[in-house]
Order: sequence, then structure tokens, then C-alpha cells
Amino acid sequence: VTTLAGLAGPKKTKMTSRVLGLGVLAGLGAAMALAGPAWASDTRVDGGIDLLPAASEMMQMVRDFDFLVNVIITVITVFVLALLGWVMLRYNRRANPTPATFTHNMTIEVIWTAVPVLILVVIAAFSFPLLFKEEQVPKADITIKAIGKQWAWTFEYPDFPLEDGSPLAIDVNPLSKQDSDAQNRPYLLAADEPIYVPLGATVELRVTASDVIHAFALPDFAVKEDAIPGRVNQGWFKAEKLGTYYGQCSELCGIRHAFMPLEVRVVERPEFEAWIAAKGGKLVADAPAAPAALPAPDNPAAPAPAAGTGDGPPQAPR
Ligand SMILES: [Cu+2]
Repeated sequence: VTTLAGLAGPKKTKMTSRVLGLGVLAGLGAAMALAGPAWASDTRVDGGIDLLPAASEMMQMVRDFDFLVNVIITVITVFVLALLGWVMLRYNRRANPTPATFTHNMTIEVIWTAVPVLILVVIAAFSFPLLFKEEQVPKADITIKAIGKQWAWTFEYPDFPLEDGSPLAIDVNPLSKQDSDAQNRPYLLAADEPIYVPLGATVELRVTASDVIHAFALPDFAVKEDAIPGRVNQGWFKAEKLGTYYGQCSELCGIRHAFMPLEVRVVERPEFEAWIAAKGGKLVADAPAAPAALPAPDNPAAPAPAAGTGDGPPQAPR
């Protein structure tokens, strides 16, 4: 099921902006979203326009918020449409030959000022907690540093150093069209080197770039962080569901922007450790044994990534 994850990704973006572009269709899209929970199928569909199914609690919260906003959009659209219809039918020249000449109505002006304010307050009340949760990186079990490059990703695992002490680093390129077709994997989403994450782990992301601005997007987990040269942005996700998830570069970064997929595999801990070992990484003594009870990952034994970058965000106290 999840190997199909992300299939709707690029199409979704295109479809979504098309719907947003046509004001009239916005109401239609909202009306369709009213069926929200029913849409939340496990499989991606070609041409789907909904957000991807949630692979984490965070993404579920994003989906719930999306549903709420769609309900609000629908109510407003239907209300405004009804008002327009009423005005056109009741107050056209034939039905209302002698129009009223007043220009102010205190009551209605107070209402149409206050009600939109209240709507915005409601939206803010639900969106701010979401933003704070996204921005506050919880105590992480492992750290992954994502480096965007023209045009590839490098993922470093500073918790698992190589023999020489440098962090385990994986270069990720798109899987070729030929291989994608042969393996029935989505071209331009599948990567030649999937990166592995243990199930249940809270993953801290440190995102940067080496040349131009890229962006690390992993929609199943509601992750999107700008990758900016000379700066380290922090993000996180919790790997709550086994499976394969696809992400992409999400910032127009040059001619091969579309060729920067990333593939994340959430696997059981032993499989993750086997992968780390196969890549030459050391499972250091105090490396997480089980995601639950962990020492902080940025202990002195593990080289801190981004050290020396200078203007990265300050480390949150743990
Ligand atoms: Cu890019």
C-alpha cells in the first residue's frame, strides 16, 4: 500500500493549485472535502487532490485542521453564493423597480466586520498549536542531517559514525526510469538509496544546502523545511508506521529540481541496525537500544552535525 505513497504527490500539487486558481472551483473543492474522513483512504489515487494519508500523529493533526478549514470555506462559499442569488433575484430592476437609497446600516456593518474577525480567531486557535508542535523539536532518538545539493541529497547520520569518526553519509539520487519501471516503483519518487529510520523513533532533522536553496519535503509526516546554504533549519517527525515514504525537493533549485527525490523506509529496529552496519556505521555503545529510554543523541560521543556552521538555530535544551 505504502509503496504507492506519494504517487499522487506531484499531481496533487498541480491539481490543488488549479482548484485554488479558479475561485469558483474553490467552493466545489471545499464541498468535496466535506466528505473528508471518507477520503482518507490508505491508497493514493492517480489525480487525487487531497492531502496524503497521515503516517504520523502530526500529519493527522494537519489533516484534521485541513478538514476544519475546508468546512469553513464551504460554509462561507455557500453563504456568499446564496446572498448573490438573493440579490440577483429579489433586487433586479424588474422585481424591485424603485430601489432604496440608504447607504449605511450600522448593524450589518458591525456584523460583517465582527464575524470575519471571529472566523480568523477560530482558525488561529487551531493553527497556532499546530505550528508550535511542528517547530518544537522533541527529545529525539536519532538525528538525520539532510543536505540539498544541485542535484542530489546527502543524508548524514551523526549518531552512527564511520570507523574514522566522520558521520555515516548516504548520497541519494533518483532511481532511473528503467529501474523504476522494472521494479514497479514510482519514477522520480523512488531513490537509488532509500534511507532507513527505526519504527517508533523520533527523528530530528537538520536541513541545510551546499549551493542554492532547496527544501526537504516529506508529506506523509507533514515535514517541509527549507534547505538554505549556511544555515541549519530544524524539523522532526515520528516514524509511527512501517512503510516506504517518498519526498522531494520542494524549492525550485535549478534545471534538475524535479530529480531530487528521497525515499524513507520505516523499519523495525533490527533491520535498521543491519542497514547502518551494512553502510559501515558504528552502533556506538550508548546509541539508542530502544526508542523509548534514550540518552540525548547529541552526547559528546557523537559528533554534532552542523557544529561550526555558525548561524544555525540554537540547540534546544534537553
Ligand atoms: Cu532542490
